[in-house]
Amino acid sequence: MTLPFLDPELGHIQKKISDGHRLDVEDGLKLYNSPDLLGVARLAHGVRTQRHGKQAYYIINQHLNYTNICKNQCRFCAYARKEKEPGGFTLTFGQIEENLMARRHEPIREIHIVGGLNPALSLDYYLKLVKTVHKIRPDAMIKAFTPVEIDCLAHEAKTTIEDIISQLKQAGLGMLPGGGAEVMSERVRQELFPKKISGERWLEIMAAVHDAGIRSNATMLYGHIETLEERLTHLIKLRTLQDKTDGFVAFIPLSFHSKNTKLAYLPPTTAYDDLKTIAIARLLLDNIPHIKAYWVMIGEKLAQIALSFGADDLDGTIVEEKISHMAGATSSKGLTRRQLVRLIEQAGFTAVERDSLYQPVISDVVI
Ligand code: V47
Ligand code: SF4
Repeated sequence: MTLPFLDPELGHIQKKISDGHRLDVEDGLKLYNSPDLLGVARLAHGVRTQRHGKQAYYIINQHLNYTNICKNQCRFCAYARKEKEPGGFTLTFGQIEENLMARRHEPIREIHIVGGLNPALSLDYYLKLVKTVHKIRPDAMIKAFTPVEIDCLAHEAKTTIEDIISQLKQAGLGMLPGGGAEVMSERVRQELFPKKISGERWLEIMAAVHDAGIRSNATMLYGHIETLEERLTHLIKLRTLQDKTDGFVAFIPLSFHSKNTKLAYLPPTTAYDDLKTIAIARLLLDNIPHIKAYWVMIGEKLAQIALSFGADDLDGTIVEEKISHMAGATSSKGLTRRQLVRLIEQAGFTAVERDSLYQPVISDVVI
């Protein structure tokens, strides 16, 4: 016997799911507006459990931010600097090697590389960057560059995105991270990131990446000036592309951090909104296998609870993350494998160490 929901709307949504119907923006609004947080969790947890059972994933990974000089100047970004502005940096290949060598004894499976749009960097820099990382970490997945960087490279090198993707792939690029789309709304883009590529262009580039046999993640930046409808439309746009390409591996909601940005007057997202957003993503994105509770943004403790709200992954050890910490994130700089496993196991799940494509891996090095 299944217990009824406090909110009868959730019973209707449960029936829709069990009858194999897809949820739409209207259902998403009912979920967001429902006073029954635990009822929404129950729905999302049911879907998550059907897909992944008790398993909850983590990865041993490293972030590499190669430059923070960026010509886009998005209003929500605390990371970027203008050319010649104090605090700007661009890593030399020597520094890149040093960063990677500092963690050479760890069984790192993935190097996550993103940076700003620095007009001083040519395609040669990007190709050498990927080759340098590949040389030092031949077994790790190089998950690098968002469609924003790919678009910029194609313009600068006066070539097609297909050509850029192919050259990067040849150099060792294995996957793309999910950033850059923010929230796919032209209204929000005009207000917050008018110089960045449009949502349509982001989707077009992701489609080309997937067509080239490279998989990617997808994200959504929420908790700034977007409406709930805009969030839900963003999710549906991702779902529509996924129907065509099946190239997205994981979806990661990114809660906006306003410190040191032009939107510093905005309050942080609440735990309620973070958990609802994760659960609703799980329910609407019926064709994306994994939902990540990115502990860096929402904190380790809430990420642990999110495993019972539809998420099945905590991301990884990271060690040094700049984008959200420069915007005031108070989470740790990095977590050890032991800490990640403890978070997962104490929440009643089975911890599974994975690679970037969610294949389980076993490594016996203690970190
Ligand atoms: O696109 C920028 C976001 C993204 C802020 O694919 C901010 O596994 C919050 O995409 N507050 C880059 N967010 C990070 C990203 C990512 C992170 C973790 C895992 C993966 C993955 C991808 O960071 C940007 C933007 O949406 N961002 N500024 C800020 N102030
Ligand atoms: Fe540049 Fe990315 Fe920051 Fe926008 S979010 S200013 S594109 S680094």
